[in-house]
Amino acid sequence: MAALAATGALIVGGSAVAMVGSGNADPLVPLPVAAAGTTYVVPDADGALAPFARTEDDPKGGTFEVSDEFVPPAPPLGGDAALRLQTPDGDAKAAIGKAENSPLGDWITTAAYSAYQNGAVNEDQFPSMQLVVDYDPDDPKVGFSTLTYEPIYNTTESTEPNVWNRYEAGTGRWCSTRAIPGVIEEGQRSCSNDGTKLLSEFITAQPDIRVTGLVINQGRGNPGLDAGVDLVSTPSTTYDFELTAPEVIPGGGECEEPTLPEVPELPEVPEGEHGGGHEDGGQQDGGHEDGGQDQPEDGGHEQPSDGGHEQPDNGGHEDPEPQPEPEDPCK
Ligand SMILES: [Ca+2]
Ligand SMILES: [Ca+2]
Repeated sequence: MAALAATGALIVGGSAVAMVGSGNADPLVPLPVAAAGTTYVVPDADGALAPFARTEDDPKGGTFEVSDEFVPPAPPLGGDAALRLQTPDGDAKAAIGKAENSPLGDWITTAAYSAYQNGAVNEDQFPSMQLVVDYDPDDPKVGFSTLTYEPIYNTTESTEPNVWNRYEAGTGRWCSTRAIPGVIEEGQRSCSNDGTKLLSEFITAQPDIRVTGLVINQGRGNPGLDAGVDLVSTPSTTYDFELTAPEVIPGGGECEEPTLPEVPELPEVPEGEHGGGHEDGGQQDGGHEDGGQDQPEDGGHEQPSDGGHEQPDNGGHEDPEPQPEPEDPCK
């Protein structure tokens, strides 16, 4: 229980940190709500990052991994490592995603992530957060789009390299890959012609709009970008990318990493287990949608149910098992 309590304290702390600097959000935005907890995302033997899965069958050289090589290796309260995304050239794409199933409104107060970059050709480029949405959940043929939050389109946000920036995406401005009646006109797709909107504007235009997938995306159009992402906050949890699951520190406080609690079972069962189904964030982001900043999508067809493959690791394999016995963690 001590570990659980510590986890809760950590999250509250993380959210508190996150709120600093963005408390002056849109007046329509309700008061911030702390995320429910932390889910550690630890690579398995094959490098898979359940509950996330790669979204690109052909990433063209784009790679993702968990790394501790950034300096510092993670944002405050983000442990010892982070997700690392690399896109060597403008064609490369590095992205992971997972299914979600919640009203878009739930994301206003919660959606956030920390990002770092140290090698971009264009120094103001950072990974984006994407939400796959369906504004007409009752009609499988209508309503699909991908909303993209990218720091460069939120001009008050820091794009400083070599530091961890915290992006309160939920209160920021988002682009849409497709027209959405009442809020995004055809000519405003992919951030064009003032096509960056608050989430509240999407909801006003389409009150039923739901999030069906979450994608952390880099590219295309991000040549030479070597970037980190960590502490990805959603309505249900905050994802902390780590190389190994944190251990309980008996006694606490005396050891080197006293702030890392153990999570009894990790990561939590993803929401993809229920709902989600065909609207797999990762899949849909695939070939047709693009980050929003570079080339316009090839337009055209809805892909509400590409059927395709389920996220390969989404529940299949067991989570990294709890460490047997912390062997003298203070040593
Ligand atoms: Ca981390
Ligand atoms: Ca639909």
